[in-house]
Amino acid sequence: MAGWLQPVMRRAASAALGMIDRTKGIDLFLFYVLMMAKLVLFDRFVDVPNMSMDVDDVFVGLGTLALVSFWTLWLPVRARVTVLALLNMVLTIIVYADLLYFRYFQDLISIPVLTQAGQVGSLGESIGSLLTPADIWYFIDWVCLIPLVLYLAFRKRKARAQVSFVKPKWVRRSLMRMSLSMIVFATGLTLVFVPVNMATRTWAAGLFASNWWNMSLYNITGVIGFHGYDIYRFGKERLFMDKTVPAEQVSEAEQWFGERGAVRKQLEDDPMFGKYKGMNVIMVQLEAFQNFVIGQKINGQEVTPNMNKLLGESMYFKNFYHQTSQGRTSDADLAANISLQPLPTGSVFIRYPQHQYDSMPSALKDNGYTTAAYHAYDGGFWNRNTMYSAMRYDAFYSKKSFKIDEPLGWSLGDNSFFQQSVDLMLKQKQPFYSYLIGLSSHHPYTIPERAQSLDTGEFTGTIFGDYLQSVHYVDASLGHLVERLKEEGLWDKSIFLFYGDHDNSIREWEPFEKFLGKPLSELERLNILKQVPLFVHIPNGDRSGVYEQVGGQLDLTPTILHLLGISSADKYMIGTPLVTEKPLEGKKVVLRNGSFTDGQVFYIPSEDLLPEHDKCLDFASAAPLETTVCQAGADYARDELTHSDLVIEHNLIKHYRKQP
Ligand code: GP9
Ligand code: MN
Repeated sequence: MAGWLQPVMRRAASAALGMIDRTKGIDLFLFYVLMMAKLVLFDRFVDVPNMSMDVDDVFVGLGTLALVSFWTLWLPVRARVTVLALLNMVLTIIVYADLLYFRYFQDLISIPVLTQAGQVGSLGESIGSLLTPADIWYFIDWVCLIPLVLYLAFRKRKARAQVSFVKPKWVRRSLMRMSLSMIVFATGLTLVFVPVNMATRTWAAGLFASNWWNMSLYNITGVIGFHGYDIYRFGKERLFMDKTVPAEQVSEAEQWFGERGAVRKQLEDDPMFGKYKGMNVIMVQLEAFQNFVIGQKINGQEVTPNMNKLLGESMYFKNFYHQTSQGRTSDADLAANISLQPLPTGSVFIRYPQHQYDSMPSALKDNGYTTAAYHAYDGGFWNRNTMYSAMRYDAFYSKKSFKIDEPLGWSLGDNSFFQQSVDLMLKQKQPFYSYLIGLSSHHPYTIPERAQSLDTGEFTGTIFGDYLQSVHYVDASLGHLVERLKEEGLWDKSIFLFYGDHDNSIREWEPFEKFLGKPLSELERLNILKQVPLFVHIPNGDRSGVYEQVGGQLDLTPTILHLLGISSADKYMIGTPLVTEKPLEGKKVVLRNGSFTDGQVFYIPSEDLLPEHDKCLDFASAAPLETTVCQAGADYARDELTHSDLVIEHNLIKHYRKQP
């Protein structure tokens, strides 16, 4: 530093301190102004559509600043100014780190992310490209703050008269500081609590229980509030984890999973086990794609002509169920790739990404496969960046890996998405596992006119009509994908399968009944809601046909591992293979609400939890049966859900593997 600068800076800092000392509390005021400006700047930079900062968010921002700083009022002026300056620097670093992380991952840094070294590491490599000149605004105040802190740290203390504890002035000053800090604290709490409470009572109901994206939380809590909540969430789940599992429950769950493994072990004698060893695996998850559209026509036009055509060369499982809960797409992903039940609240991807799981990509990687996930949306959504690196995917191609040359709905149209995914797939070392997640048939299902080619007749202009239209578009995209896989010579070198992730959230039954041309019974409605199509193509179109046997998303990983001859007997998975010489006897599909079906009966537990209100229906005729007929299955369903929850929430797979 130039010699002349030192005294100038010292004098400036001393003048600033003098001013702060005289105009009580202006330091705190300045802290709020500077930090608030940085929070606004953050919001402008991330610029998430429909999420820009409004007055409420400014209040929440100020409130969180008050909550992190109120205690500084207990300190004497000199210490307070130093601490506030340091607090400014620490918060600036956090907010700026979030900004860089967002630019790369479209997400905020959370504690589970920090425990995933790989993820932060991949940011390190491209950090240069994430900086912009305007970022300087975050640090402009440091030009004054750094000299101020240095000056305060090294300034010689003036000798002070000894403080006497009976001195009324000292007592008065302490009381003043305490009450002032309490006022700031209470104001902060109100500024945060009132808008957050209002939001969660209205449009953001359930957000904290089932949050789907950290940015959605940010939209309500602001960036500082988000980190506060993240620490609370992490602490709560960690503390809960270590304290409350009785040892016998831990071993019961282990034994239960052992029995599931033994069922799969027995099936290793099945001729299909290992028949397709070394083949690539291409698995496609389609958004909100329900089963009831397959084979249907509207005004003489097929809704899913390409899928209908595939019936001739693939296996079609017509009684296949989605097993999702509040975690929607991420639950389907968990079920399909990890073979565990979703939790009753929230998404496992968000709540427990740091826990250990046995996943399909991980098992395939151990067997020499290259593994990649493809999804043309923000990588932070459903915490996929973090979860996919924990699941050991070699690569995750999110929105930034795709050219948005066919804008549709939330992002890129499935047609271009599938084609660009194949381009990327062709660069993978074989054998590979490619997991593709489509998005075009996402609620509210409106797609641009250029993509509409179905005459939806009387449903035109309704959400049901839009749904059919988007499903028709996705069917065409899938048809092109199959053609392309054939052209590229991948079709007969791969196990290709696709299924729907969950229902379409349309709760009006009238259009369904009109479309299907009949009134629907309770069981028919349930099946429409819960069934998604599953198509599996194995090389040469082996075993093609329509299968009645029941199955669910949890069976997908065991099915694929079975065909590839990879044992899943020692894996903590629930499902069983569906593609076997003979269907597994007594097979049950358990849904998150405790329902189950085995293809003979359908059990529906009562919402009021009174066993006398439970329903046990005949699967074929929907006729009510004695509830005792379903009793054993209902107990089984409860066990499956309880053990699955226990393993997920308490990270038991890690625990079991650690045991001698
Ligand atoms: C976005 C997609 C949509 O990435 O997964 O999720 P959903 O709203 O269906 O859970
Ligand atoms: Mn979905």
